[in-house]
Amino acid sequence: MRRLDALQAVYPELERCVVVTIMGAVAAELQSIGHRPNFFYLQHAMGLASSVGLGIALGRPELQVVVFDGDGSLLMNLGGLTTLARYRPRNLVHVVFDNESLLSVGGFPTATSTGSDLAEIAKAAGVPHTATVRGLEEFREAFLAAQKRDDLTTLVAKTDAVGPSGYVTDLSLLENRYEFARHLKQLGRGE
Ligand SMILES: Cc1ncc(C[n+]2csc(CCOP(=O)(O)OP(=O)(O)O)c2C)c(N)n1
Repeated sequence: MRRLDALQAVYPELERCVVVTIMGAVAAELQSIGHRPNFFYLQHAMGLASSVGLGIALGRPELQVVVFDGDGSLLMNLGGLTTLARYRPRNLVHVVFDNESLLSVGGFPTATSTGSDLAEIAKAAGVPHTATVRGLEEFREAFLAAQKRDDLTTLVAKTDAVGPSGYVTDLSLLENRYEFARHLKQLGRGE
């Protein structure tokens, strides 16, 4: 499964969510499908996308939060899983695109390439719903089910280690940061 196809398969569902992604390939691919003001692409702070998502989910329980994480990013901050599980936000779907590689910085293999199982790690951390999916339809179904579940899910999607040729887009970090924050405020006013 290509991650771009996986993103495309759930893109319509993202309109009514708040979305936080890691930097690099995931952010560039989501933007290539179409940027929306409810999308925040966390730059630099590798491993903290789920933590940012957790903060939003806890602070704004009326919103549905989707985090698009990566295997390398998650492995850099495994404690993020225990914190997620501890606070168990019911309005957060945590998707980990596991391409077994640090694709955005050259494709070095990560520990999932030698058997580390992120869904099992999430389960052991206490995340109540976890799964690993490999096919596109399986991913879409699992994502939709997670959105309907009203409980915390970590969904590990095994994807090919392929991405866009470049990761720089014309949306700067600051522009995204202010637009996203304004959008969250507007949502609070029922707009
Ligand atoms: C603390 C820190 N270390 C290293 C980097 C450089 N870096 C940016 S993206 C990336 C790889 C991310 O890997 P993964 O989460 O698996 O996503 P992929 O690139 O495979 O989509 C790295 C190492 C960083 N941004 N921050």
